[in-house]
Amino acid sequence: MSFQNPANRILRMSVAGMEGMYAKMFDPPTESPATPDLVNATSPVPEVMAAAGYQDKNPPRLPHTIQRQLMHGMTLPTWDGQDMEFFLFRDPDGVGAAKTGSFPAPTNRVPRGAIFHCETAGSGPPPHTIHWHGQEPTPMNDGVGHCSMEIGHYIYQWQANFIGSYFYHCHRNTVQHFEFGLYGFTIIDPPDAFFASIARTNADGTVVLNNTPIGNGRPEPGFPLGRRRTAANLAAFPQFGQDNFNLLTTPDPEANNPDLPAWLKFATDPHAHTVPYDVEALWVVDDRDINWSNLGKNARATYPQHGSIPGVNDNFHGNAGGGIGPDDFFAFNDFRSTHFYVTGVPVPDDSGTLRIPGEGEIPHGIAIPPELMSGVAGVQVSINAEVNQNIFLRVLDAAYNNARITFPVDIVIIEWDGRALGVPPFGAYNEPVLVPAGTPMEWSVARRFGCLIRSAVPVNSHATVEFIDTLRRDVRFTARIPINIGAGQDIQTYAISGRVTNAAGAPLAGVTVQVGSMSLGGSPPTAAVTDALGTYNVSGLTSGMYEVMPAVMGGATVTPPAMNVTITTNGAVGVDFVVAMPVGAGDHAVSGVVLERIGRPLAGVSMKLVQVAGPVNATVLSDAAGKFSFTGLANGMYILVPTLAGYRFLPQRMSVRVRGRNIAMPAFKGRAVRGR
Ligand SMILES: [Cu+2]
Repeated sequence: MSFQNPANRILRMSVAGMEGMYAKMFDPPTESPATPDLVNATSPVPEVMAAAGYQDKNPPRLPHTIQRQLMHGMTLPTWDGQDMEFFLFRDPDGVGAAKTGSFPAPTNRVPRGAIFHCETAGSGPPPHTIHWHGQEPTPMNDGVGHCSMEIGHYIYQWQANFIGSYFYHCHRNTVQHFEFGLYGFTIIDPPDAFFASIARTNADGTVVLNNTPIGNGRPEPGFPLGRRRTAANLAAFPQFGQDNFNLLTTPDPEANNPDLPAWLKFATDPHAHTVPYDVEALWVVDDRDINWSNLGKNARATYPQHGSIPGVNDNFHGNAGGGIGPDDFFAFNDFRSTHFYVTGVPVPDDSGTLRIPGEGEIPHGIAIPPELMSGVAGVQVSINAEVNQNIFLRVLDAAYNNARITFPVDIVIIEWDGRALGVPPFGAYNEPVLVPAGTPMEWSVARRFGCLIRSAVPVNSHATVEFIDTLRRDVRFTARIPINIGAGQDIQTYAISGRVTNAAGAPLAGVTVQVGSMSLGGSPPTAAVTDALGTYNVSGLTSGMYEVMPAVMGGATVTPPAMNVTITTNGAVGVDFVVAMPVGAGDHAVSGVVLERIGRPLAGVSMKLVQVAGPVNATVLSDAAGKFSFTGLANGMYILVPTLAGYRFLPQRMSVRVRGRNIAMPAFKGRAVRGR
């Protein structure tokens, strides 16, 4: 990659009295104003996620308010083993990858009509913004750099007005911060979604869930646990079985139903002009140029070097903090993509080497962990469905270049850049579009569409996404995304394995090694306990980017503390850790097992160990055999509590006294709550 900078010195003219505007552009203040016209938030999503175990604060630290922090300088491995720089959102109230930072950011779902609040803190310099793309909030809350303000601490506020698929992203140095990963989906659901999962609200603001899956709406005839719905006008496409064409002003037909609680009644019909769907999929297509990323990873890389008169004689040859020679200018338009992603899942080249032009496929059976989907389970990346099911697919083009997408089946586009086609109040101006199988569609960055797919015959094929260089028009890479309708599920999974030893190289048995997905597509958090040889093996993982981390107690240090691992068409071996115990630390273990009532092991249970009058407060996951283990414990009294969304446990907790030896606990028994 070479770039010859023209030796021109770019002069900027100052507008008398407005010099401060330029100064702000180059070195903006980190502002923390109060939100103008702040009203009470009403979104139930944070409370529902907390009750389901997808938040580590219950109730959330601010009522009905999500948390997002923006970070830069995070490195994740590529599928071919290089280091790629990412800028990520993290949710400090989240669990697993949501807390660490995920690519793309955790999806943000909100029911229509709700007042949405997001509390955020940018760590500067440089500051960031959050732009809520497509929501049209007030200017302060729109988060467009230079037009609102760059954030320190701020509570963004807007109302979710139109059901559909949107996104949020940093709008500071957008070409860079967005491309480096500071973005995520926003989905507006029907007004009764999330509320329908609430059985009651306690005085402290926590909620108790009922059996309705998170994201479903309220009960319908024949569907006591509700269904997922989205806005559509399918009068011309009766095969999708749309059952509600009411105007948005139609009064709620259930307003007088004595069986419905108050929070499931609305001023107008919550299902007006919506269609139910059986399967939901979410594709984010993205490309990265590793050379571009390595050259421009300074988060201020597009700022020029200040001259003596900012805005007049700044030096565009050098980035702030970088060199100022004529060849030091970093050119953001010199982008030649090398790495490709679908919903955070890296697409490896079929040849196994980095090759341009190249071609590759993501595996079957990839779903999005619910903690990265506002608690909604089962949202797919690669599509697995049955014949005659309504499949609703949302697509966001986050690629710097263009994406040409071709489907093997007919699709009907029902929403475009967020807004549902043919639905009031825009019903007179547009309508859904049939796109026949094999029709290429070219999308540019930030564009979105939502489409319905339904097939009466089995389909075992894939959609193709061609990443096209916008300037040169060459196809850099073709990604294939499996679409499997009624043709059987062919899920490919892989393993991560390694060894845990002490500083002398002796094996450490009974150490829980946890694996959490750092990409939106990937497997839910899981774990394995090391055996007598110190080895662990976490299997059943779909391809994606993962953080691998041993859980140790009592002041032990782990080297490295965590490892980021990307798995594609192979697992990863040799992910090894060394654990050093401080002198005088405890060296006892508490271990046990979690079983379902029928005796099957229960994996992925979050086991929390808290020391009574002591510092230990640790959480590990049960592994595929249902086993868990805490090592490095000093003598003392501990309390052990299991949690898993959708399960109740007997006993609810156990206390254990460690006194001079390892403890094996009696089994916890988990029971699924009906309907999950
Ligand atoms: Cu940013």
